[in-house]
Amino acid sequence: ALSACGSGGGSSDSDLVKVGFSQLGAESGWRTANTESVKEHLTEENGIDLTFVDAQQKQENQIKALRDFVDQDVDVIAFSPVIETGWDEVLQDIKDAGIPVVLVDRTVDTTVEDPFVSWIGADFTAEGVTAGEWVAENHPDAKVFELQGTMGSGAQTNRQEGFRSVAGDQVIGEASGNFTRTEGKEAVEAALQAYPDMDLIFAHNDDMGLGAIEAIEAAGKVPGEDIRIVTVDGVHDGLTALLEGKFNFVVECNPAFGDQLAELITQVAAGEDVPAETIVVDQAFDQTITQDVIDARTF
Ligand code: GYE
Repeated sequence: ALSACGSGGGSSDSDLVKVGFSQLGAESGWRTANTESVKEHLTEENGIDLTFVDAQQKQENQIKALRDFVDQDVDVIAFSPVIETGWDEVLQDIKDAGIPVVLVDRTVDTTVEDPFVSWIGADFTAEGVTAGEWVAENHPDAKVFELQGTMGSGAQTNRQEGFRSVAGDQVIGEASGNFTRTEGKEAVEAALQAYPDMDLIFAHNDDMGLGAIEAIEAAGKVPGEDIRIVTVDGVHDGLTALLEGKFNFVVECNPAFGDQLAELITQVAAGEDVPAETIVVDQAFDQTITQDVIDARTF
């Protein structure tokens, strides 16, 4: 690694683009992989001086981090908003300070005009549609319990909308597991009581699906057979559950886009034109997945 200053010939601090990155939390395997990818690529070697702050899934922490970045007069702010609403004031302040925003992963719903220069993330609605199509085609009679992500997050609202646009009439119950394994498990424990005839769970992420496995097994049922499980993400543990037959279908959401983010930020800082949107490409997996495929993945 470069030392910050005094290393003859190396870049000095002032050449680096100062970036404040507000990550929303560390709630899931996806998030951990995303954070690793961000830290791997937003580096001094790539011309970036990164300040990274984890908000622990609390919007107030995230707003505070964003205000700190304004005070520190960073060159670019990047952030992944925990939920869609509630950002109007802080986004306006950032705009007034003339600091460009790159929105990462999740989306915002704001009255501020042109609140960000660029957004990079996945097409959550399409992920929900892919999951819904698999259910409607393969298990048209299944009674579905929808295990939702953090309520009001772009990943929750759009996955739900996509899924229900094709398999909505199969949904018999819903509850949020806040994208975590523990809360996913609790939600499914309650659902097993409330909806005794549910036989398929659509979980908005792998971690909640992994929590569902624990709840189902504790109730003496067989995950993947008595109660099928469809998830989104495709992190290592999720695909392993698929290989073991405990998950039935997994729609990928790729978190490893730190390289594309670093490039976007560099272009924004240089005042270059950037695309308004960069959609990260996803695929999907069923139980024909092999260990080789899992091993070859980086997250
Ligand atoms: O699917 C989930 C995480 O926003 C795409 O957030 C992200 C989602 C991801 O907690 O695991």
